[in-house]
Amino acid sequence: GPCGIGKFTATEGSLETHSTPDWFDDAKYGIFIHWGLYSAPAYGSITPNEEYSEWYWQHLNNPDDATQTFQYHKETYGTNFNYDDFVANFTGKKFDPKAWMQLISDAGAKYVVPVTKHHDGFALFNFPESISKRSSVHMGPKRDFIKELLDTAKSQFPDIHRGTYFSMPEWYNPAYARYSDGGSFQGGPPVNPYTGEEIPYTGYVEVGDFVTGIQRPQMDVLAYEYETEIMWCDIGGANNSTLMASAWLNWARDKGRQVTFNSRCGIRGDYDTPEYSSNSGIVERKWETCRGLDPFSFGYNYVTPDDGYLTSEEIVQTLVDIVSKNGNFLLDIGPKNDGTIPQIMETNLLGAGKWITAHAESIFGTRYWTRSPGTDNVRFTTTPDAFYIHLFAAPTGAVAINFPLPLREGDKVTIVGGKLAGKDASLTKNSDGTFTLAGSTAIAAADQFAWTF
Ligand code: FUL
Repeated sequence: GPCGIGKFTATEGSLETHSTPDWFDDAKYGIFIHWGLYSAPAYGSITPNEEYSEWYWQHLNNPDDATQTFQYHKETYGTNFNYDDFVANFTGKKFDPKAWMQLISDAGAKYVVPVTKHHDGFALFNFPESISKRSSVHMGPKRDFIKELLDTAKSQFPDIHRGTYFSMPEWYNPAYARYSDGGSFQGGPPVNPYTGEEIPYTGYVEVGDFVTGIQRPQMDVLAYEYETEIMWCDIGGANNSTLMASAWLNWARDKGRQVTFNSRCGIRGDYDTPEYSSNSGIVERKWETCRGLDPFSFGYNYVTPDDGYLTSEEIVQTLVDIVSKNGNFLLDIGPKNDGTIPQIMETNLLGAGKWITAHAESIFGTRYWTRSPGTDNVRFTTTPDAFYIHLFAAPTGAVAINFPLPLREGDKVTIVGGKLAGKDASLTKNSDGTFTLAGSTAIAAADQFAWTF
């Protein structure tokens, strides 16, 4: 259905009448992709505050928390090697958009959100050179990786929705200096951290105001030319978002398209974005947890050992937990510099994908059960004609479910997926209103990450 009423005006009040479209509430599971210049060093120190590898440049320059990265860079690249010199390393030689999209599809995900420009300001999409040349299109590999990916998605994976991550500020853009937040987002020009010397901000074009000269035009390109369905802003700060979003939402309406924007565009947005965390209970305003497969980085961090990544089982259980509370799960992969996806990420995504595909009816298009998400090892999801019970531990016999479920004794209960898909289980109502789900050793033997009835 429509996700807002009437024409939007450039006020926060008007924009707050917009909400996430049904397709977003149905889609549940997206894949986030952090790939950019930071994928060249692919390093984040496992010390507090330096784990996000996509923050490499900031860690390198921030004397308060950058000791490890500062040392590492000196030893690995030398003191004359500036961050922008990674442009030469960032070739994307093995970038294969079809392979990325196939993996995302096999992972069971329903939307994709690639980073189009992170805080380093180096974009992977195209815009007029008159506003900036700081992009893989205008320098380095001279390729529009975002267009290649989104076009592949659109033509060959039409069931997968297409979003775009966009950093509102840029750490070292000279034009951002007047909007400095006094913290990480100070604006430029950048300096060499070893010598203190000012260094060029590669590809910079003098356009006057950062917001109206660079940020807004780039967002408009993503909205109207790349036709993004999710404007996944980051950081907020100085912005033109009431104007940008109202014009865009009206345009989308006129085209019969349903689009959404998150809570980080500097205005409230359609949904909240907890990061590396989830809500402990149901939250009625739509939300989406984002995190990496990496224990604490979105960009690829070569330091992370294989057994540090989220396992297939953890992916499945995190997804089910989030969905039971009205959330979506945006799970991030960090491709390597050459464009290949680390094997361990692929393996774990595919393992989860098998379960997700086999249990799709209990995830996609469901809604949370208004009474409770469940607790401990039990979670619930619903559709108008089904009620799903997910168990995170293998049932070795009868399972007591200590909730008054919206079910009657005698209701048909079947196992959703796995080796025993379609087999009946039995539910008995106890005198206190709770239920007992009669499992069996056969159920327990099924190879599962969660047992769904
Ligand atoms: C954060 C960023 O600073 C991280 O690097 C990452 O992009 C995450 C999704 O959002 O605010």
